[in-house]
Amino acid sequence: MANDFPFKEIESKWQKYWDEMGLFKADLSKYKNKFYCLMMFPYPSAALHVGHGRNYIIGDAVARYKIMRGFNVLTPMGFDAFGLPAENAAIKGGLHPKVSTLDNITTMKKQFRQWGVGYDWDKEVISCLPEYYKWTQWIFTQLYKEGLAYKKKGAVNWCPSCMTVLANEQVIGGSCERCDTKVVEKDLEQWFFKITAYAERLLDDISRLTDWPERVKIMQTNWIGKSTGVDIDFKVEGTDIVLTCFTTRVDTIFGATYMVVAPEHPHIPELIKGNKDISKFERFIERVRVQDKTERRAAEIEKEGMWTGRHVINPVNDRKIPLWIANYVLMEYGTSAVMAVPAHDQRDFEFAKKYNLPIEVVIDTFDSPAETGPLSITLSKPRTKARGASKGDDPKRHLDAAKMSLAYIEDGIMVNSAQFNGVSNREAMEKIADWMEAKSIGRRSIHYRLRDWLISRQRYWGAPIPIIYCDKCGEMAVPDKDLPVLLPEDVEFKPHGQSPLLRSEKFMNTKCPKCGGAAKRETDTMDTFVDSAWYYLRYLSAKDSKEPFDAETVNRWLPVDQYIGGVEHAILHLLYSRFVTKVLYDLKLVGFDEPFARLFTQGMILKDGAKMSKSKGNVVSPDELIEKYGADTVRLYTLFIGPPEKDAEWNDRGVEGAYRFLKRLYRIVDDMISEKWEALPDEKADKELRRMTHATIKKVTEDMEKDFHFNTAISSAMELVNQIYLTVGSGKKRISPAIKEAAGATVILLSPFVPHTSEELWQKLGEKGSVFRTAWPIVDREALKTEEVEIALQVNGKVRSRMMVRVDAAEEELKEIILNDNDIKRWTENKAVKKFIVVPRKLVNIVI
Ligand code: ANZ
Ligand code: ZN
Repeated sequence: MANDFPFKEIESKWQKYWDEMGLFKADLSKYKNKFYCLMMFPYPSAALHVGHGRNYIIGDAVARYKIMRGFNVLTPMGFDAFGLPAENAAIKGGLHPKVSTLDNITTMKKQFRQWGVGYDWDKEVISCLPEYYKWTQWIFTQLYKEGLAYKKKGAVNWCPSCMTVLANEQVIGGSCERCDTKVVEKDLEQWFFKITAYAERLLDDISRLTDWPERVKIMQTNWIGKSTGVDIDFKVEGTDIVLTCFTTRVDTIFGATYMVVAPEHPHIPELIKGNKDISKFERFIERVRVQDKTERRAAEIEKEGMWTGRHVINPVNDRKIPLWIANYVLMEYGTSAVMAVPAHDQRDFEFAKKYNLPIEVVIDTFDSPAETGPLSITLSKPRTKARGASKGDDPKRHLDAAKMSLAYIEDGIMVNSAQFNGVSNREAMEKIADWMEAKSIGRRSIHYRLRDWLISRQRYWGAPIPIIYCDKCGEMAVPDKDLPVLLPEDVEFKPHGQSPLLRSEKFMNTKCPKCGGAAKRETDTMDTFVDSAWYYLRYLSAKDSKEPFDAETVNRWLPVDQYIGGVEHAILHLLYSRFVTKVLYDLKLVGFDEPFARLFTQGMILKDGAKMSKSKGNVVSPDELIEKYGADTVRLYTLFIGPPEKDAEWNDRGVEGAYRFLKRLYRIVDDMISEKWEALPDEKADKELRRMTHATIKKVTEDMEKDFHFNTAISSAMELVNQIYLTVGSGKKRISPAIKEAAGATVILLSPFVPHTSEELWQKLGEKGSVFRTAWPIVDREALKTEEVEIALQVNGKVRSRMMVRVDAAEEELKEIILNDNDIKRWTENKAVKKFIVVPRKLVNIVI
C-alpha cells in the first residue's frame, strides 16, 4: 500500500531538484517582467505550527504561479531576529539570545524546505547580525541628521516587579504580560522618530493604495486619526493660565457648562494649589494614571473626576464655568483639555449626570419651531417654557435637558447661542470659527491621534542606538565609517531597570569622533520595528558591505508587487515601513515613496475556535502530519480550508480528505501510463471533458489573478479529476487525447499548490523539464462552447413549440428565455405560471 502514493520519495526528490535547477534564484539585473513577492519575515521562534504555515504556503503558491506565468520572480526570506521573544526565551532557558536565535533559524529553514516552500536564500537577511544592523544604525543616523530622530522625556510603561520598561504590546489589560504586576507610567528620556511630521502624507497616500485591503486602510486611517476643529482659549480665573481646548464641535460652544483636563496635565499642581487636601487629588491622579489608556478612551468607562476648585471663562459669553479633572480626558490627544458640552456629547453627559453639573441644549431637532428663544434648561432649575411652545406647538418637539436620557449628538438647529440661533449647526460651525478667529479667541486646527514613534528600549537584544555623548562636543551620531556599533556579546542581559549595556564599561566608554576626548555611548537599543521597517530594501543587496541597498536596483524592483502577511501587522509595521520609505524618498535615496503596491492579509488558522498557542495547548504541528500524509497534503488542505483572507478552523478530517484526493490524482495518472487502456472512441464524452478542462483552466486562472481564491480554484480542479474518472470509465478503461489533455492540465493547474506531486506526475506524463518551466495553459474558447440540445416546450402538458438550448443552462436562465419566446407567449400571456418543470435535455412543461 505504501506505493499507492509514495510521497516521501517524491518530496525529497523534487526538493533537491528545485535547489539544483535554481528555481527560486532571481537575477536582479533582469528586471523586465519583474515580480517582487514578499512575505513578512518571521521572528525566529522555536518551531512553526500550521497557522504560521499558511502565510508561507500562500506566498509560495503565489510565487510559483507567477514563475509559471513567465515573471522574473524575486521571493526572498529572512528573519526578524532581534527583540523580546528571543531575549525572554534566553532569560528562561539560559542560552544566549544569539545562540537560540540562530538555532531557531536553522530549524525554521528546515521546515520551509520540508513544506516545499522555496526562497532565494542567497538574499537572506538576519536582522540581528552586524552585516544587517550596521545599516539599521545608518538609517537611524540619516533620520538623526534630518532632525527626525530626537530625544525627549516620555511616559513609558514600567513594570515595578521586572524593573523594566515594557513595550505597549507587553502590557495586557494594564498589567505586565510576564508577572501580571500592574504597570505604571514613568517619565524617562527616550528616543523618538518624528513620524508625526509625515502624518498628512501617510494619510493622503492611503488613497493611492488601491490594491490594499479596505480594512487595513481603514485601520491605518484611524490610527493616524486626523481631526479638524478649533482650538479655543479659556482663561483660568484668578491665574495667568490659559487652557486651550480642542473641539471638533465648535457649534456647541454656548453649551459648554464646565471644562475638563487630563489628570496628567502639567498645570494641575498650580491649579489645585489653594485646596485644603492636596493628597486627595494626588491619590485620584495616581489611580487614573495607571488605568489602561484604551480603557480610558472607551465609551463604557466609568467617568470619574474632581473639581479643581477653580473656574474658567468661556470666551464667547464670558461665563464662568467650573474646571474639573477627569479620567476620560487623555493627555496625549488634542490639547489635553476639553470644553464639556453634556447636552451634545455622551461622555460629558454621563459625567454631568454623575456630578450634577448643568446640561444645556444648544442644538435642537430640525423639526422644532424655528425661532426658539432661550432654552436654558439646567438640572437644578425647573424647566422654563420655551417661547415657541406657548404658541401651541407640541412641546415634545423641543429637546428637554431634564428629560434627556442620552446626549443629542445629531445635527439640528442652533438655539440658545446668541447671534447664531436659527441656522443649522453645520453652518454655524463655519460661522463661529470665522467669528472666533476674527476676535482672536480661537483658531481652526488639525490634530492627529498619531504619536511620535518611541524607538528606544532599555533592553539588550537589539541594535545599539548609534549616538555618542561628549562633554565638550555634545551629542552626535556615530560617523558612517565607525558603523556598526557592535552589540557586545559578553553582557549580563537580564533586565534590571536600566539598559543592560550600561553594565559594559567596554561598550560604554569610547572616544569622541570630533575631539578625540573621552566620551560615552548611548546604551539604549532600537525597537525591532525599526529593523523591519526597511528589510525589503536589503534583500536586493543582502551581501553588499558598502551600501545599505543599491539605488538603481531598488528603484527597478520596488515597490513590492505583492506583500503577504498577517493582519496583526496592519497598523504599526506597515505604517513604519511607509514612513521610512518616505523619508528615504525625501533624502533622494530611493525613487518611490510607497513600499508595497499590493497587500494581501491572510486570516488565522484556529483550533477549537481559538488562535493557536502553546499556552492553550491547541497547537497543530505540521511535522507529524507531513510524516503521515506528506507536505503536499498539508499544503493542499491549508489552501483549501477557506477563503485565505478569512480565519478558518483546522480540522484533521479535512486533512484526510486532501490526502485522499491527492492519492486519487496520483493513482489515475499512474494507471494511465502503466496500464494498457483502450483508445475507444466516445466523442460526446470527450467533448464534455474538454469543455470542463478549459472551464477549469479559466476558473483557476481567474481565481489566482483576483484575490488568490485558492480554495475555489482547488475545488474546481477536484471536479475536473472526478470528470476524468467518469470519462475513463470503470470497467474497461478508455484513453483519448482529451483525457490526456485533462490530466496534463490538472497537473499544471495544481502545481502551485501541490508542487511535489505535480512535478512527479508531470514527469510520469512523459514531459521533459520542470512543470514550473512550462507555460500556464491557455483557454480554448472553442472547447468552452457547450453542447446544445433541442427540447420540447409544453404548456399544460401539450407540446406547443421546440427550441435549441445549452445543456447546462440553469432553470432561471431557461425560464427567462422560454417565457419570452413569442410562440410560448401566445399561450401564457396574461396567465399566471404556476409551475415550471424542467426535464433536462428533453422538455420543459409550463403549468398555467
Ligand atoms: C466639545 C464637544 C462637544 C466635543 C460635542 C464633542 C462633541 P475626535 O473626533 O476623536 O477628534 N476631546 C478632545 N481632546 C480630547 C482628549 N484629550 N481626551 C478626550 N477627549 C477629547 O474627538 C474630538 C472631540 O473629543 C473634541 O470635541 C472633544 O470634545 C474631545 F458635542 O469638544 B469635543
Ligand atoms: Zn568631543
